[in-house]
Amino acid sequence: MPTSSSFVAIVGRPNVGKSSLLNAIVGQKIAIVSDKPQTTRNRIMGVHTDGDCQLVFLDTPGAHKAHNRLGDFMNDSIRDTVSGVDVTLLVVEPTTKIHDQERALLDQAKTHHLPVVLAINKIDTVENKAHLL
Ligand SMILES: Nc1nc2c(ncn2[C@@H]2O[C@H](COP(=O)(O)OP(=O)(O)OP(=O)(O)O)[C@@H](O)[C@H]2O)c(=O)[nH]1
Ligand SMILES: [Mg+2]
Repeated sequence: MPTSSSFVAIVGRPNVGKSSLLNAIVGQKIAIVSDKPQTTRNRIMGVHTDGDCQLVFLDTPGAHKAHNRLGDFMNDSIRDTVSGVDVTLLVVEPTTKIHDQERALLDQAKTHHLPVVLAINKIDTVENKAHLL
């Protein structure tokens, strides 16, 4: 039986690959993945157990500028999730730009004194891996 467990929120802009990462970690397709942004509309949980350590990953909708009540609901669900976890996993694409939504996610993590782990996804799209640094 695991003796320790931590909750990890997977956050980031729409379409960066948050659900793909959750599926890869859990080893099963539990979250819908598509090339359409804003595929994930609610929270999806996946558990990864390694020896006596258990990590509970919470997939979240993509953080975006809301234009309707569904968008507000999705952004609210990100805020709710972040307020209840131990760690934030910020997934980004390998670009040089830091988007407003990413800054807002970092601010939320700071508000709750959470450690943030940066996951740079889609590195297969970068030919020269040295550029990732
Ligand atoms: N090239 C490439 N594509 C990827 C990678 N990971 C995910 N994708 C693709 O990116 C698209 C979005 O993936 P999702 O996992 O649905 O992204 P998401 O962040 O959960 O999206 P939302 O739920 O809409 O916020 C899909 O077409 C995936 O196949 C990767 O490492 N490399
Ligand atoms: Mg998703």
